[in-house]
Amino acid sequence: MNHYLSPTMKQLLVFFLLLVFAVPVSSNEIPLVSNIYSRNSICLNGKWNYIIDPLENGYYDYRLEPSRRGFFLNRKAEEPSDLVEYNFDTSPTMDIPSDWNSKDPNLFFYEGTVWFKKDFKINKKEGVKYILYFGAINYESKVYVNGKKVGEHVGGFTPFNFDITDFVEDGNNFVIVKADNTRHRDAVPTVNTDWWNYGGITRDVFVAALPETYIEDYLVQLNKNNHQEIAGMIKLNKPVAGQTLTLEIPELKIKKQFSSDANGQIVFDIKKVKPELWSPENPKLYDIIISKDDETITDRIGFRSIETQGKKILLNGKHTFLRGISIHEEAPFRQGRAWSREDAVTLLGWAKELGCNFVRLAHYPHNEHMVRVAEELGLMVWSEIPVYWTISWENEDTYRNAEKQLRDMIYRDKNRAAVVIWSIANETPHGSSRDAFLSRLAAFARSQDSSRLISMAMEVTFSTNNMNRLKDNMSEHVDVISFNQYIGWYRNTPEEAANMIWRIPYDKPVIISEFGGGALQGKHGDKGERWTEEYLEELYRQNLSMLDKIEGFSGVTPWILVDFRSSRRQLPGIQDYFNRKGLISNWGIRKKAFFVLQHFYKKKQEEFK
Ligand code: GCB
Repeated sequence: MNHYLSPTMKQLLVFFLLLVFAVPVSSNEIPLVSNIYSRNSICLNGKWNYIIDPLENGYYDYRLEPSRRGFFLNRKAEEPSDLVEYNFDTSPTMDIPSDWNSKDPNLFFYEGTVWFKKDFKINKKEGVKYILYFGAINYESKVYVNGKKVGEHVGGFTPFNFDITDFVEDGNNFVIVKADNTRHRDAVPTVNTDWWNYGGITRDVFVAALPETYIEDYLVQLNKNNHQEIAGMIKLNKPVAGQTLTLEIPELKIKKQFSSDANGQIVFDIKKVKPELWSPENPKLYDIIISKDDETITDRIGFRSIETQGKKILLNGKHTFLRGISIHEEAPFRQGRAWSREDAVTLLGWAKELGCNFVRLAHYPHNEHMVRVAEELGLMVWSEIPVYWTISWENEDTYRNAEKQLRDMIYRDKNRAAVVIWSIANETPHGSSRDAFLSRLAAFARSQDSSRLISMAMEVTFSTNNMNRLKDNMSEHVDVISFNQYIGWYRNTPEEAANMIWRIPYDKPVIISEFGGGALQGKHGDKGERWTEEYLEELYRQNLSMLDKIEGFSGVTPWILVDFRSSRRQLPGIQDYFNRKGLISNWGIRKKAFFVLQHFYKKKQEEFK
């Protein structure tokens, strides 16, 4: 190993070690198997039987002796006289991944517990580890294999996995999941959000079959201070020394062998390479092969740098304007949670059509396909955790929960060149306990990743007449100042935007992380009439020309690409439980404002050529 690391290399090393050792995982959860899509695995997507359990009867059937209680046992009546009051096999099935709200009309507004069961076969072999992996379950889950509990997880948008080697048998097995999307005051997010609380097993499920000693994690990254250096680490799941690990990047003619240290890891730093850099104009990805004698992992990785200089954002050293759009993880056309590669291709294809080079994946980590497809299409990504509105700032458990979601988001996507900003919060009311909570989170994000920018969506707190000032103690903790503002919708008229003056008193780039208004696609009228496409069109025109005058204006992610379900949007005939601020309707039809933004982005693209 190189003992003469430059300061940046040392920082990187500290980052790796933090990543490796400062990982507090809940008792049965094991560190995430990186890049599940390249592992030897069986996919458990498909039909799962389910039982709706609003009264938590699955645990508390007190008439039974404790050893026979619990749906997770999957008991069957063995004698005609046996009393068993549930049966997974005769219960309905649901396609997984999905959200139950859009799959079963009885569950449209449902919040509570649903039990799921899936049978699977394993050809169990000695010396193989079986890892059960969930892309996400919203919000709380308890997982059982063959009637025994393997673990639990909290947080609706991050992946987790359990080692089930000792739970599975050769031949038939079953997994039962108790998923519960009940909202809690102290949870992350808390009880009040402007999106649908979709419940269920919402992302891909796998059982990976891995060698006893397997490659758990890796990082392959450009040195941001030297574009001719690729640095990173590879880590085994065990502290095995002397294991040969190979890293190949064929297109760059790199093939290096390393030997793991006593911690079961290697840290590398490859000099004098000249990778073509990843950018929206040239989203170049390299095939990467990481292997050892009994295992091969492939990935596609891009190399780029992202930094700020005064009020500018520099991508690969070049001043860049982020032509963005905010997106919820909401499936176009069929309504419900998006989860597949196809969903990602549709949503991000629309972002490309708008002329975007950037997307804000709001307000929680989206599924891995979204980030990977964004990377392939040349879209930079803002990725966020659901620290949204009024979190329980003084509750240490709430902090821990938020920190874990932040860590898991960074851990999963650290190899994605597309991700340029980690966002730690959205629209949080000012106060000292909020500042303490968020500054701790920002410092934590930096300890996990020093190669990307940190931001959060702030709010304008000071405005008199036409003067708008941003004053937020969190400004010193972020790299990019971002804020949401709704002139023309929640404040003032669209026309009044013309007279607005903005003062952002920080020497940092400024992104407007939200602006927008509601329009029902197909409703036409005067530009002064709410909910018409013409109103929204005017609002976009006025806002864009206002924002363009802000000093340090470095990007914008209007709210939002597509109309999305929200139970707080109740106006009959207009909203019908949809937030109508989309530039595209939930049926995929572009509203007039879409073309205003498209035009603006053409202009910006020219300006920043
Ligand atoms: C906001 C929130 C976003 C809402 C939006 C709205 O400021 O950040 O989650 O959906 O406003 O439509 O009001």
